Amino acid sequence: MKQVKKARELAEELQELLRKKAGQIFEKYGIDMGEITSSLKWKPLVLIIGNYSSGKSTFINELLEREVQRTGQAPTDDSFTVLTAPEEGESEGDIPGPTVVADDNLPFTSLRKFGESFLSHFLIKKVKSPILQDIAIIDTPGMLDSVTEKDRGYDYLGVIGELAGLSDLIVLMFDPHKAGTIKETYHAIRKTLPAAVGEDRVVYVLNRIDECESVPDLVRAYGTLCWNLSQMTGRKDMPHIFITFSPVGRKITPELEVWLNEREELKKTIATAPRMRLFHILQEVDVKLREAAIIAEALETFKSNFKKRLKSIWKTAAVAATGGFLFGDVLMKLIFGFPSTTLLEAILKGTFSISVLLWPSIWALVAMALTALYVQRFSFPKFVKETVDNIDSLCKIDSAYKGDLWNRVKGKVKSMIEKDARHLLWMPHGRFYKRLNDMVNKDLKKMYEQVRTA
Ligand SMILES: Nc1nc2c(ncn2[C@@H]2O[C@H](COP(=O)(O)OP(=O)(O)OP(=O)(O)O)[C@@H](O)[C@H]2O)c(=O)[nH]1
Ligand SMILES: [Mg+2]
Repeated sequence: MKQVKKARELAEELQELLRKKAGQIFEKYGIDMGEITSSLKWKPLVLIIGNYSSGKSTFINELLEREVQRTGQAPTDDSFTVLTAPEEGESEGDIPGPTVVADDNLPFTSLRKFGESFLSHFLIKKVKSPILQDIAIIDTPGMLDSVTEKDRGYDYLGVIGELAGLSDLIVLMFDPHKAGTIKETYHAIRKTLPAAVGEDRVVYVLNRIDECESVPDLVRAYGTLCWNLSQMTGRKDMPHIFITFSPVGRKITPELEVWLNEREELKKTIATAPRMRLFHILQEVDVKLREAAIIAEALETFKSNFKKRLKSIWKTAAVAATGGFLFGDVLMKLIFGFPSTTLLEAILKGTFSISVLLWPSIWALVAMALTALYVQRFSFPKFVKETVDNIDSLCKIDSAYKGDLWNRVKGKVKSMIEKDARHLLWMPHGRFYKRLNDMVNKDLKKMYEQVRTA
């Protein structure tokens, strides 16, 4: 409970920091500051997904220390069930999906978009259990294969992805026989997790290993899973895979006994969800600030590119203005016969007076005015078009992470430039960039440190 309160306090502290230091920038860039707390205001969430009959519901019952979820050999669950404890004074019971998604105090309103046929397969179940005081656990229908997946009547992987985005821990559970379906599930969750969130939110579990007939059998199943994972994550290192089985009512042979500890470790990891929630909140803000910083960086480049272009135009203009100043009146005298004394003549004869400056000044001004008109009418619009056509030139991508961020914001940068390029030239993007970076590197770092050592 302490961690849950801490998460709420942290969210509020961050909201305040954003408002104070980045509010003006977000407003200028038209970024919706939103409420960080909106999706994170409820309990820390643990999502349990994996293939059917991999033992998800059995494991959940173990965590709850009660037989709450139905288990069985064929595909058993066809519903997404959020398990949570009743509030004080409340009794146990179910809340149907349509009521859940209509409740603004719960973080599930975004699931409304998956439609009626999903909502009839979604519910909250309030059950008394010590672990549910601090976290909520989501039991899900198991993955079938991709062909039958289409018959569910709603976008199953979409729902999984959406829930993954809300969750603080995601347990991916597979049994040795069906590790093949892991790929689709993984892609579905990866799509909605912020790029910054490494694999730290995902917990991999190879379950039901008691069914492996021999050690080589187990090694082979583990090897297959590792191979699948490395193909998907593109990581060189292998995430930890919990190798477990449900010991309840099972004969524990000496070969199995060595794995009992893994089950306990897995349960301990689940219990870290409230702490993961704190990181989750920080990561959310971190990503938001980095996205804004990259917008600032790109717009600063836009501005400085234009300044460079302008500089070379004005150099030509200065030459033209000087020419006009010195020789404009000479040309006029040759063609039209006036003024009677040109500036150069006056200087050479020593008869200089203010009046001989009139025409040279007019010529210089005309040259300047024509340049300004040229810039406004032709040069600037052309520059804007070139930039929009080659929007990637605004961002120097020096890491895959930065590339990801840029891909997410470049559409916005493009439309900002298309809509109001002139206005953007007057904003202090460089200063914004520095401020946002300072927030990431100082304020957030300090908070990460606090959470780490808490
Ligand atoms: N041998 C063995 N059987 C298990 C283990 N865990 C669960 N089971 C059994 O496997 C069957 C399926 O377990 P469930 O917990 O219902 O699996 P699930 O992942 O919730 O399945 P769905 O809800 O259909 O997706 C049940 O009969 C369980 O008793 C395990 O570690 N070893
Ligand atoms: Mg189940």
